[in-house]
Amino acid sequence: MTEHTLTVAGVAVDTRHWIGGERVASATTFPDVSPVDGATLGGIARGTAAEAHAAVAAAKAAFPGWAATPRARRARILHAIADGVEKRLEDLAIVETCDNGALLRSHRRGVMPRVAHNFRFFADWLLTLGHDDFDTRGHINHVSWDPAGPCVLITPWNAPLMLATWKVAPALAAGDTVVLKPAEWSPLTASLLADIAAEAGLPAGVLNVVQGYGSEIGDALTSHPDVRRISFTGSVPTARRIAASAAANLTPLSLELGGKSPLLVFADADLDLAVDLAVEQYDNAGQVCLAATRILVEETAAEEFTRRFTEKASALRQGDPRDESTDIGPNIHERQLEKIDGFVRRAVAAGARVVLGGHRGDGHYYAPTLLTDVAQDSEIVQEEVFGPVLTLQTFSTEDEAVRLANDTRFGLAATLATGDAERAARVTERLVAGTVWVNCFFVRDLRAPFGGSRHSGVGREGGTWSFDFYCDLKNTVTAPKGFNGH
Ligand code: TXE
Repeated sequence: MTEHTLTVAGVAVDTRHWIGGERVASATTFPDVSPVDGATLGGIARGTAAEAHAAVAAAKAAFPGWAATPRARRARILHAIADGVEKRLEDLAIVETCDNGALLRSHRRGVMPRVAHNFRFFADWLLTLGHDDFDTRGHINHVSWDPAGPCVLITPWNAPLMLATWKVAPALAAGDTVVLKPAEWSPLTASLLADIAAEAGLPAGVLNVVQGYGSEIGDALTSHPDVRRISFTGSVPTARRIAASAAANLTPLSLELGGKSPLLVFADADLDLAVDLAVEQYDNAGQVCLAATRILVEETAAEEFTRRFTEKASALRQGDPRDESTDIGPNIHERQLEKIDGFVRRAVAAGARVVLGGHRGDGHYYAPTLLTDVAQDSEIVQEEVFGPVLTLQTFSTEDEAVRLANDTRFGLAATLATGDAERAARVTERLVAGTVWVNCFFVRDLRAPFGGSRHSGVGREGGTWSFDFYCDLKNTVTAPKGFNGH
């Protein structure tokens, strides 16, 4: 144990940056607070612009070597990182839970296995990534996927390691080097990932982690001329700042932002399934960009749906996320709780009726909430709350359902509950959303594109789309003549 280490549930975590294969301390630290009980876990390196620049310099220096590393070797190292994640799965799960408050059982059984899978998937995809050839009158067009360079990856706190590795894994597979900036509210598992990657044999400087406040070091990273890609998951206002900062160098951006996704429940749906889908929206205490927070129910089914939903949601157990029997844990931070409560209070003042919850619990907990009698143009229907707050509206025709569903500035996802396959096809075609789930929710295959339209983002992640972003495509046209001896 050193002054730069904190211990969470018996797991030691280095609180410094990881730059060029070395731990680097900052002059000052910022407190990392656990949402589970409000306890301060320790002080984390409070990065400066100079440290951010040092991380980009390390990524730049490591780039030629990593880019030239044969694909098969890159893939082997990514698999070794996945092995390391699996070996330390329990450590990662408990540290993440104490840091961001999401359920330990989800981290153990869902999230951390997916983190390992992210590395395995992109390692394997890399090996199948082909080079296209086209013949133009004997001239061969050879299309290759070249590594782009140092990438800045900025990630949020709602699913810290999961969302970070969606970016880190394809970037490393592509032959790029990385500066990862995790969210200041959940900085710990990124530090453990640096240890795991080093043990797996990832060369120094290929993955760098800088800690700190986005408002203090973000610009130093996103405006840096040596950065070739910026991938960001987070809020719309921050995305705007990043886009403005990246504009100076025309750095390509991938932006995965918020949502206000609808759940459309038609009267012909299996109502129990629809209720299950609706209750699932409280997962991670509602801190999920994809969450279908606007329930739109066909008028004739609304009363029965509401009755069954209320019964089921009232039975959810809220409490310590380390407890296996807990369904809903705390929200991340006091500031986030105030934000959630502000949304609910303003909605009620504007005439919303509280069907369920509508208030804070002890500590960092917010009661699962359902509001009705909300106007389509009201703040609670239009803005992302990022807490366990759902609204319920009714519709009487399919046209009205589609109109309400599409009537926000977002377009990340939509979920549909219907027993009519033709209706499903018709409605799906008219929805503005990067992902539409029909009679299911949150099923995610890394081969498929993921991302949003409108204010939900720019670009897509997953499979080939990730490599499209992290690579520079090059077309080499070679004439059938001109070489010596021919
Ligand atoms: O997000 P920020 P916040 C939404 C959600 C939530 C709201 C605010 O509605 O209530 O955003 O959350 C880094 N340059 N989502 O304030 O600020 C920051 O350090 C570069 C949706 O926490 O977007 C962190 O690493 N980076 C969402 C990351 O941006 C900067 C997930 C995200 O923080 C920066 C999270 C700057 N100027 C919030 N300022 C989703 N889509 O899943 C901050 N950052």
